[in-house]
Amino acid sequence: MKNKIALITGATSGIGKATALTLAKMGFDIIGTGRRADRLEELGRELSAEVRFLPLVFDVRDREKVGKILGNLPADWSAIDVLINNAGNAHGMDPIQTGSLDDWDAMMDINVKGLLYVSKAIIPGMTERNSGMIINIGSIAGKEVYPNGNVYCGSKHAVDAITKGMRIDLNPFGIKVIAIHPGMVDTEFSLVRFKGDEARAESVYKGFVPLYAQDIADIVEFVVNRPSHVVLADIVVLPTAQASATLVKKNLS
Ligand code: NDP
Ligand code: 8X3
Repeated sequence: MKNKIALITGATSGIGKATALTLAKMGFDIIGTGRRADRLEELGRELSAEVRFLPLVFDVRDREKVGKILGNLPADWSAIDVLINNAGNAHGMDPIQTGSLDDWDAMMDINVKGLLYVSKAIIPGMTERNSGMIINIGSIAGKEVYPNGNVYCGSKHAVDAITKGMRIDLNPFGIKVIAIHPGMVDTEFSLVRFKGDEARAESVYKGFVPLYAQDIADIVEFVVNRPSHVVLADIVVLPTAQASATLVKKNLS
């Protein structure tokens, strides 16, 4: 994959970081984005010196900044081959009657609108070149709805629908559009969802073997390595212990 460019949003932790490291090992030059500049610097130090790295610090909610930064990439970074829309999180886990408007705004603005802002900036280059691949990170929460998951599930159902729409509209251009929908992955996800409550976040992954960020990065590697006539359009990946969004075989003693 020499001289190919992958842009990964949310490359500062979890799935995005593992994916950036994996794609770099495959030879991709990497554009990594996120709000935490220090984490992007750290990622840069971990990446192989054989690939180029462009860290971009922005909040995907900031429509103008997203357009300005991604619409003015340096010439030798502008032809993105693979876009991975990964930035996102759950914020809170409350019943609909007591949920927080700020949490709802955050989830819709980041998981849905942020994905759209980034895609809007990158897709025209792909349609011009009649090539490219977009991988949207959805969730089992985009396939099922679970108690207190209401708005997060809504945001990921939107990602599922938008992915299908992208696949249809971009079909004439030969652009591959893929959704990966993971079940429970042990990242900083629950720490964010529970607003820094470490004990509560850790308890989510107790008593079973969850997925790890690298498991998702391995799937990205496989997806990206398919021949040009093959697209893995829609992938649901769960830990073996997980049968549905709510059913997890736990061994808690
Ligand atoms: P992490 O919390 O570890 O990573 C989230 C990433 O998203 C970080 O790099 C963060 O960067 C970035 N991000 C969050 N908000 C913003 C924002 N406003 N602007 C820019 N970047 C942002 O969680 P995961 O790796 O688990 O999550 C990655 C994706 O996977 C998300 O879309 C999530 O919904 C999805 N997912 C996660 C699952 C899980 O169980 N962990 C399961 C299914 C799907 P920074 O904070 O530096 O801005
Ligand atoms: C994250 C997985 O089950 O917490 O998308 O919603 S779950």
